[in-house]
Amino acid sequence: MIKWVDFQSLGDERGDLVAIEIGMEKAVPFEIKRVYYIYRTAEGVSRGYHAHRNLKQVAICVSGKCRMVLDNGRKRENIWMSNPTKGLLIESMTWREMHDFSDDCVLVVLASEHYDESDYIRDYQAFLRLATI
Ligand code: T46
Repeated sequence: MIKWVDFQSLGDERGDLVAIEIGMEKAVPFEIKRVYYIYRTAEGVSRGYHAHRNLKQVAICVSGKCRMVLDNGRKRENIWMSNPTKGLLIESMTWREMHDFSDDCVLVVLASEHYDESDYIRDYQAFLRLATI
């Protein structure tokens, strides 16, 4: 279930740089329609606790670290995110939780669709019913 998308670091002696261009279908397996970032998450706070019906995303931890839980209704996996050159592909119909954010954690998310609250499944039991049909 854990699938990484690798981004090339174009760094040199001055530091690191990763470029993500629209049309990079080889790296990001969908057309990017939205980008958002999560930062300054308060200590002890967890986020997510939902799945998306259609949305696919790639999450990249560009600073600090956090722990992502992905659950497809049959299997639940934990993954630490801390590498700015690795994006975690989150397929549709995947329950996600984010925990243990470091103070400096910045999570950049590339999304396949515009924001749509009706695409969210926020009830875990409802998610399980739909995911295991
Ligand atoms: C996801 C995980 C990884 C918007 O207005 N537009 C947006 O594009 C997004 C992403 C959020 N919002 C609003 C909706 C809420 O009022 O921002 C507020 C916080 O969003 P939410 O509580 O959904 O945040 P997280 O961190 O629980 O989840 C987010 C994404 O919503 C979700 O799609 O997969 O990050």
